[in-house]
Formats: sequence, C-alpha cells, structure tokens
Amino acid sequence: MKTYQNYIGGRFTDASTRNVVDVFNPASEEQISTVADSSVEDVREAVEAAASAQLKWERLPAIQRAGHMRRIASGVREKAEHIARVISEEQGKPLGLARVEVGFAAEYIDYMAEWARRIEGEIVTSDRPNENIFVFRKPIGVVAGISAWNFPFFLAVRKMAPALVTGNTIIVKPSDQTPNNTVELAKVVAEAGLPAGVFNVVTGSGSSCGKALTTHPKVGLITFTGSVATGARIMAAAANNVTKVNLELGGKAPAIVLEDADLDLAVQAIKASRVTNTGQICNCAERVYVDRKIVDAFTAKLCATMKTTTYGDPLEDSSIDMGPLMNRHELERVAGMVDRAVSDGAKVLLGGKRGNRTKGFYYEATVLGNCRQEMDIVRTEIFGPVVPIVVVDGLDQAIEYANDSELGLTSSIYTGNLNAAMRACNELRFGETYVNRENFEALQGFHAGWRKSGIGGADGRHGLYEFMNTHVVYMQHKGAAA
Ligand code: TXE
Repeated sequence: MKTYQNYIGGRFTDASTRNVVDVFNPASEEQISTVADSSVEDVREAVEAAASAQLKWERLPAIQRAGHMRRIASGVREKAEHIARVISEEQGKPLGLARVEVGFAAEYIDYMAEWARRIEGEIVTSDRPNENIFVFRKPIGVVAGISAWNFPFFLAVRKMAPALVTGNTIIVKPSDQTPNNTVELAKVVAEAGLPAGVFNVVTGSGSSCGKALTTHPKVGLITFTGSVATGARIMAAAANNVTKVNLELGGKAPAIVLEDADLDLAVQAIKASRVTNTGQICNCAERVYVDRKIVDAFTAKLCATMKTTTYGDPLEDSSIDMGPLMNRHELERVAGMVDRAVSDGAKVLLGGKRGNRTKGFYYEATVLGNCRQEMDIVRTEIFGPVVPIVVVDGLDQAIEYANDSELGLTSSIYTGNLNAAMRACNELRFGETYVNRENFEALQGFHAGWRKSGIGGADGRHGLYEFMNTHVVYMQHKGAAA
C-alpha cells in the first residue's frame, strides 16, 4: 500500500492529522494508496509557504521563471510512463490516453513558459499635458488550484503553469479521488529545483481541506475545475474575503448534425466524445440534435461504430477503448439516468446496461433514440458513455434547442453549408463551438464557460491574464520649458 505525502515549502511532509483518504483503482476496486485528509493547519502552513516565497519569485525575471518551468516539463517527460500508469491506476483511463494527458501537460508547461517574454502592458495617451498613463500587468500573489478527477494531472498543470510564469505561487489540492498523480508532479517539481514554496500540494477532501483553502485571507485567486454545485459553494466561500474566482464547471454540449453533414465525420467525432475517457470530459458532446431527413442513416452508422467499443482494466489490457467510470456512485448515477430516460420514452438502440465484469465500475457504450428536449438525460450532464439523440427539423430548431440550457461550455455543428456554419458561430451561446471537428480545445485557445459552466477560463492569452491584476499609473511630470 503506497502512501503519498503533502508537498509544502519544498519538503514532503506528513499532515498534522491522522485522518486519511483511501484511494481506489476503479477497475479492480482494490485500494491503491492512502493520502492525508489535510487539516486547516496543514492548509495554513501551505499558504504561508506560498506567501513567503511569492515576492522573490515575482521579482525573478520572467525568463528565469520560464527556465524553471522548462526543467519541470523535461522532468515530466522523463517520468511520463510512470506518471501515465499512476493516472490509469487511480482514474481508470486507458494507458494510451493517460500518455496523451501527460504529454499534453508537458507541452502546456512549455507553452505557458513561452509567455515569459510576451506579458505586455500598455501606454495610454492622457488628456492632460505632461502625463503618461501606464497599464501594468502584475501577479495576484498566492493562488489556490483545486482540480477534478477526470484529467487530474493535466488539470493540476493547467493551474500551475500560468500561475508560475506570471509570478504567482500556488497550492494545488487534487481531487480526493485521484491525488497520487499530483504528488508525482510535486516529485518532478522538487527534482527540478523549483524554489521552495512556489509550488505546493495538499491532499484531502473538498469539504475540509478544500474549504480551508477557499476561505484563507492570503489566497488571492481560487482557480477551480469541477462540478457546478461545488463551483457555487466555492463562490460562496470566496465571498468571505472577496477572493477572485476562476471557475471551470460542468458542460452539456449540444452536437448539431444537419442533413448536409459529412455523416462519417460527425459519427466519428461524436463517438470520440462519448468513448474517450468513458465520456467523462466536460467539453464533449452530451446531446445530439439530428435532422429528421438523415436521422436513420446517422443512427445506424453511430450504433455500428459504437458497438465495436471495448472496455476493461487499462493496466491489464492496453487495447481497450474505455476504462471504468470513476466510482460506484458515478456508475449508479449514469445507470439511473438511462433507466429514467427509458421509462420516459427513450429507446435503447445500443448498450443501456452495466458492463459484464465481476469487478470495476463499467458501463457499456450506449445510444438512446426517441429522446425529447425536456428529458433529464437531454438537460443534465451525463458524464458517461451515453448519447441521447433528439430529432430536429432544420437549423432554427436545432439552434433553439442547443441554446436552451443552463450550461454553456462547448457546442458543435456538422454541416457542409457555409451559411449554416456562420449562423452557428453567430447564434450559438457557448464558450466554444467546434465546426466539423471533434470537441477538443487547443492550448492557445480559451476554454471558458457561459452561464453555469463557469466564470473566466483557461488557456491562451486570456487564460494567462486570469492570473494577473492590472495596475494603472498616471505619471505627471514636468514637460519641456515653454
Ligand atoms: O467535481 P467536484 P468532480 C466537471 C465535470 C463534472 C465534475 C466532475 O463536468 O461535473 O467536474 O469532477 C473539491 N470547497 N468538470 O466530481 O465534486 C474536490 O475535492 C473546496 C468540468 O471531481 O466538484 C475536488 O478536488 N473544494 C471541467 C474538486 O473540488 C471542494 C473539466 C472537484 O470536485 C469542495 C473537468 C468545497 N466545498 C470536470 N467540495 C471543465 N469545465 O473544464 C469539493 N471540492
């Protein structure tokens, strides 16, 4: 049984409490490790370590901060196979996808390090003589990063990298479901020689350790990835100190398939949305609106390809398409959503049942026909390998249904018609729209949610500036003699 420690002030350290969180392998249901359920005191120690290191880290030239980051990225690549196996073991994703997650994380660190020479301010013309107006961009100070379990290693890096390059220091609290990989990141950081206190990891439950982080007065930014419900709780906790929040929350992405779509392309992209990571991806298609004229052809193609989906234990069989869902709660939640949809009139065209394994939280790739807009399965995030199909008559209805959601993270449309594609760009009300391609964001984009899908965003220039404050200086000076 492995144990993972906190990483505070440059040292691996036991928590002050004997309370622990047990970590399980969702494929074998066996316990893998225990981590500390860190106390308020442990969180306080981590925030103090980050605060003590922050000013010196900020004063380091950005290009030197970037040098530290590049050494971390190299360390991640050297340990990529080990880290990928840790991810698959505690989260259940196929090993190939875990390797992609680790590789993308290393690339993300290098990408954010490139911003070291590109963080720019502005000089604004004043209305007054002998005055210049300077707009500076400056680090916020201490950042608290709280991440979800679906891409745990990448999500920790997606918070660490922009924080570091902009001169902030950070405490990361990984999900209590998948903490091991984030402590592995701390081991890479330690070996890369990052100054003590710049990057810290505290493990534990959200309600105690997470809450202590979100109510600490020295935390200047909370960057959170997780569910809408938890995001709302974090906003409430942040109100105590009027702490800035950056929230990446749930999604319910619509996919619109019009009669002139490339059906093979649409089918492959939507299958990817539901099979990759067992459908546990916030930006992936969660409801499909198909034009009545092609719904039979589309459904037949989708069922045929999803029927070939294999599932199993990622550490026993590297050829599988899907691993298990995160835990028994997630399995029962997804199964319950499908059962309720069926009792509400949906038709199971494929799957619709738990996987036939003696161990592990498996659910079969599932296609549901005859779904209606008002069904729970069409309105609530599934976060599982299930595709509900709703028939629509034309683009107007498709856009109306797509926008009819309290969530607004991503969306997609498959069409060969430029006018329809341009209408989608102009009329869909989401943080992202994918046109004729799968739902997967670029690190130079901006992954941001509308409505209940979040506040602010991640990635690219805009994601970088989420970690900075502006400071406007009005410089009055003596001009030349008249
Ligand atoms: O979230 P939870 P999960 C969403 C995805 C789904 C959810 C699944 O759509 O809805 O995340 O992840 C900590 N104070 N996204 O179940 O339960 C908790 O310990 C402080 C969207 O993990 O919200 C964990 O570390 N912290 C995303 C983290 O919050 C608290 C991409 C998330 O837990 C807390 C990935 C509290 N009171 C998943 N309660 C996107 N939009 O990009 C819990 N936590």
